[in-house]
Amino acid sequence: MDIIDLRSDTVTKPTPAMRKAMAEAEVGDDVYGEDPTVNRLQALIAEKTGFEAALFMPTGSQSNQVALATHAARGYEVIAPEGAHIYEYEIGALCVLSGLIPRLVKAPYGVPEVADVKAAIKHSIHQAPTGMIVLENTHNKAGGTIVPMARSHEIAQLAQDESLPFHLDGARGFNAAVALGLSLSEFCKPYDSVSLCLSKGLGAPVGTMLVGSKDFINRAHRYRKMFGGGMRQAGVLAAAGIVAIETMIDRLKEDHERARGLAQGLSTLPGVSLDLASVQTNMVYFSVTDAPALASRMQASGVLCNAMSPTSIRLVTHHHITDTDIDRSLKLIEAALEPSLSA
Ligand code: TLP
Repeated sequence: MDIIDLRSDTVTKPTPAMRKAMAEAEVGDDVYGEDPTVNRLQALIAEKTGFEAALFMPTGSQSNQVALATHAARGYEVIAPEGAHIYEYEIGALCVLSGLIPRLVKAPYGVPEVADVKAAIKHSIHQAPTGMIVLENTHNKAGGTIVPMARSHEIAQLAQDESLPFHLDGARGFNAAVALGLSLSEFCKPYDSVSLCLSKGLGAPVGTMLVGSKDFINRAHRYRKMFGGGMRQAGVLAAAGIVAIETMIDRLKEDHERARGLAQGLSTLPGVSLDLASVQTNMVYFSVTDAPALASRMQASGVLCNAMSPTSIRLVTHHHITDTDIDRSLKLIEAALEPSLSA
């Protein structure tokens, strides 16, 4: 049985060009800053995003956590949109590793109101002070939704007025930039630091880039080592990252089109509730009465997904998923839905 794996774009395997580049990569000890391929990758992404410097991180979670530790001191609050990955899916690391306190603000489709962010900023002697502001673009838990640039710039202005660092969890920032039709530098402009994953839609096996000013990256370097992310001959991984950036960004729009087709098909199925407005990039969330039961029936028929709550299922398109896979998934999901309808 051919498996259609829609659990995440993290399941993507390196392309033949990536494997070739990995096999041939020139390497050195990156803890000494001597890996030429890592250095080339860092220079490439810094140049493309318009930042002074970049750091190759093992994972998106570590990249975010290093950014938080670098920007904000212990005992401070981090303002983030509800559902933010740094809060929901990083196992409390911001509290455990950096002594930070999350302050979540309402964020329909992952987009907070500026007034709500402003109201969350603390100045009182009786309260933990605000240390920084974080956005997530695309916003995973909201459905892979896009934060419009105008809102990012407004929040950036607020952050500047309040002298607060502004970080973007851009794990899927490449998807957002492609969907917005923006260059990476335009997309990254509002932020003091951005974390961009290579190991999701771009298909690299490992790696996330953290970008920011030279001073920020120098300080982040220490935290990367402290958090166990000082890698040695990491050039074998960085080589795949270079290929990912050079060849895999523009094609993300195909994943977005397939997600839309999948969502449109699903929205017509009985027993499925789906907000088409939330389908803006490569994710499709839909609700059913019993998500774990449907997920296991789907799995038995060869379609892998993630049940994100008792009633919600997430499907993610990526470069291994073809138009035929979308058509087949729709048929298999329709068949898997039927038992819950008759239950
Ligand atoms: N997200 C994973 C799971 O953890 C949910 C996924 O399959 O979507 N920021 C965002 C917005 C993310 O979605 C993820 C991964 C990360 C950070 C963390 O990246 P990694 O997995 O490299 O630590």
